[in-house]
This record gives sequence, C-alpha cells and structure tokens, in this order.
Amino acid sequence: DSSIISHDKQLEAVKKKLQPPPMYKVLLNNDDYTPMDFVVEVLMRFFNMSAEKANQLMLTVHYDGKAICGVFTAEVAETKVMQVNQFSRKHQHPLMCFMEQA
Ligand code: TYC
Repeated sequence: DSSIISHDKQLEAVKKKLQPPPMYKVLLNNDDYTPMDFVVEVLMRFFNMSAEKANQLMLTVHYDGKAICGVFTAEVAETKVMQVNQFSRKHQHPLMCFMEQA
C-alpha cells in the first residue's frame, strides 16, 4: 500500500544522502599576459595556499598549460570559478579559471 511506497521512497532518499556528492576539479589555464605575482595572489586569496605552494602551482600552470587548484563540491567549485574570473576581469587580466568533473 501507500505507506510501503512511502517507506521505499524514504529509503531511497537515505541511500542517496549516504552517497558522496559529485566532485569537481577547479583549474587555471596559462596565458601570456597575466603577471605571475597576480596568479600567486589569486591562489593565496581564493584557494588558501601558502606563498610557497601558490608559487609552485603558478609555475606548474606556466610550464604545463594548466593545473588543478583544488577539488570541491559543485556549489563551492562554481563559486571559486566565478570569484576568480570576476577578480581577474576587475584587474583587467585574461586569467581563466574553469571546472570539470573530477
Ligand atoms: N604565463 C604567465 C607569464 O609568463 C604567468 C601565468 C601563470 C599566467 C599561470 C596564467 O594561470 C597562469 N606572465
């Protein structure tokens, strides 16, 4: 009856909540114009990296073309991408941040 169907739906909802959420990589692309110091500042400001870690990751992007800054849930990843791209446009740099499913 309907109470059994209702319990079945509740069980599905519980099962779904026990599943880990889908995760997204947030990456930076290299470009020829954004100053290295600006990229380091972005990594420290939005990804909570130390100066040393930020400098290391900036150089990885510079030499490899792109690098992963972190892995986050969808909402957090979307917010990071928006904040980094807004901050870069505000300072008139072409730096590009994007996300892809991990
Ligand atoms: N290639 C840039 C330069 O030589 C530096 C840079 C590093 C730009 C990382 C973007 O995501 C980037 N000034």
